[in-house]
Amino acid sequence: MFIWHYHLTRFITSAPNMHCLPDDTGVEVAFIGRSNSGKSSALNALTNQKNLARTSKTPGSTKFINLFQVSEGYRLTDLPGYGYSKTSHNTKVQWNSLFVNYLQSRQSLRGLLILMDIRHPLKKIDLHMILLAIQNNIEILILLTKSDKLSYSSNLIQLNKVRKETAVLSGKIKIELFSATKKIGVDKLQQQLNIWYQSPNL
Ligand SMILES: Nc1nc2c(ncn2[C@@H]2O[C@H](COP(=O)(O)OP(=O)(O)OP(=O)(O)O)[C@@H](O)[C@H]2O)c(=O)[nH]1
Ligand SMILES: [Mg+2]
Repeated sequence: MFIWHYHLTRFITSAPNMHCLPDDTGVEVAFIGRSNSGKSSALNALTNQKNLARTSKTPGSTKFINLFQVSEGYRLTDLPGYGYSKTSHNTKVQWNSLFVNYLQSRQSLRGLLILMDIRHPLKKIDLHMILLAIQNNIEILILLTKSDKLSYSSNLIQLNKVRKETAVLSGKIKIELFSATKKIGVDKLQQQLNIWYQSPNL
């Protein structure tokens, strides 16, 4: 079995749109989620690198599709966050069409990591993204981020709530607690990536 060394992940390129993405071969897994949900921080925690992906307190800091490679042909993408209230209507429409386009046409997209702040999970826009992924037969791992902000019991309550609300959907969805600061769930994230990387889309 091939072993992936996530700490060796390196930045490949920043793509302003779908046309600028690298060749659609190999296996790709994308981080998506509302602005400020912790996508870039999760990528840094996964790879054990402080500044691989740029993090920020200001929502909307990731503007382009940033691509990273774990090893040749095995990529991770950090997509711009959605749902930031101050973003103009036009930009929101553009982002939505970028996501839809990406989900529908990216052949190498094997799985989607949907990140949600554990204190505010399953907003309407998250459900919209989940349903889009299901429609396109893309497997999902939901990471409930910033779990260091809540107590053990509150985390479990939130986890069960999200489990229950997503159980009624027909897709292949897993859910895990995550914290980039406390490194909670990083092992589960690596396990899921290993599974996806070992079984590319045919
Ligand atoms: N306490 C805590 N804070 C976190 C965690 N993950 C991220 N943050 C903080 O949340 C803020 C947003 O994190 P980012 O990783 O930049 O979020 P993002 O989803 O990439 O944001 P955009 O690129 O704007 O969409 C930063 O201030 C992070 O330090 C976590 O696990 N625990
Ligand atoms: Mg980001």
